[in-house]
Amino acid sequence: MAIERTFSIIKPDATKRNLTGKINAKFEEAGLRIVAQKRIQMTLEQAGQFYAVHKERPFYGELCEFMVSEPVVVQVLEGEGAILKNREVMGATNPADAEDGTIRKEFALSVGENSVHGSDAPETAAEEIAFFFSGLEIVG
Ligand code: DAT
Ligand code: MG
Repeated sequence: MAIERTFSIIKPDATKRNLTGKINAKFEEAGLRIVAQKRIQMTLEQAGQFYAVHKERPFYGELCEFMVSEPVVVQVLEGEGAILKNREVMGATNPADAEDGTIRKEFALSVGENSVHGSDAPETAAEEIAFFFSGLEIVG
């Protein structure tokens, strides 16, 4: 499998509980390299645009408010099959369904406050990386 890049967010529930290092350890143990990372306060406009695909879902407003409730850490992860590998390390969206050892199983509080975001496909990974990072900020 080819070396890929994927986009990740350590969400407010996790930054608030000081879990950034523990979550990054999970990525690194899985062979994902953190090739870009910054802590930001997302704006409501950014959150709304970033999650526009979920605009019609009943949880959209709550999701956007949550994403601006505390700072987040946005990241680019790189590695063999990074997109799928990251989804495996994250675990299922609802922590109740997540496998043992996954980030969401260990750290997520609920389906909404689920500690991490990860891109779901090559096209979304490219779009999401470009939404938050310039090429110069990514050092492979
Ligand atoms: P994922 O983050 O696993 O890719 P998703 O793209 O379906 O999941 O949804 C994006 C986020 O929206 C998810 O991480 C948390 C929130 N969300 C999804 N389903 C939800 C629900 N039923 N109730 C509340 N929040 C939900
Ligand atoms: Mg998703």
